[in-house]
Amino acid sequence: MATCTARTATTTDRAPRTRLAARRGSATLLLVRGQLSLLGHEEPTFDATFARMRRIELATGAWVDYAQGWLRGDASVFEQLAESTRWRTSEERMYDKIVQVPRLYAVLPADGPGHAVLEPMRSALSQHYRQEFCRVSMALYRDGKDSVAWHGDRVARRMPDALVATVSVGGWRRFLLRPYGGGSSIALNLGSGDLAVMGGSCQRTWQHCIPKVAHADPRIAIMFRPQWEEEY
Ligand SMILES: O=C(O)CCC(=O)C(=O)O
Repeated sequence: MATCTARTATTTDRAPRTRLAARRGSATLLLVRGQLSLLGHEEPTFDATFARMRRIELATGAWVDYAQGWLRGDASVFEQLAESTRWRTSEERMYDKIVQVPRLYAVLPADGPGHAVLEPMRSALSQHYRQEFCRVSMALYRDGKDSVAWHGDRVARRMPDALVATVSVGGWRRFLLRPYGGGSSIALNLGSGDLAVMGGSCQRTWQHCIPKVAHADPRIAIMFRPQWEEEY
């Protein structure tokens, strides 16, 4: 079993966020503070029993587990991650071109302290799925122009089965899944605090994306992945 490097932060709830402004084209974030809103700023907790998790069976051995509102106190998690992370741009190959991915990205612990709730979440997910979720990364969608195109995870799409768990904090976004090679898509509206876990053959036989939308509040996807073997 791979050794985990996820790091436990010791910081507590911080001042409330009212608006996140992100300068497009650079990794600079500016948090504008204002009116106090207590909503969502309670101490973060999550449902370690996974009691409200529902499985959506997809064709060809793929599935998605979905738990709405799995993480409570999500506003302070968003705020702390947005503020304390060294967000960076990333590039990917699209056919014969290298293009900038329209969102910011970070890997923990290299790019920031994370949040104290991440390690217990990681550990609960590992216990529940009986697989060590060693790698924690995050994607920041600054607004509706940020997105991620249809894909299956690069290494996992060569594996028979793979798990990818994502906890969303911040604004709502549509998360679409479609069979690899075409077919009608299914949509999940991922809200702040929701947990979605792709499993089975999902990375190999299905593709997923976060499409662009006209308006969206900033959203952070906190992604937990096992250490996938080099052989794939
Ligand atoms: O933002 C999400 O929920 C999905 C992100 C994703 O699919 C990825 O980074 O591979």
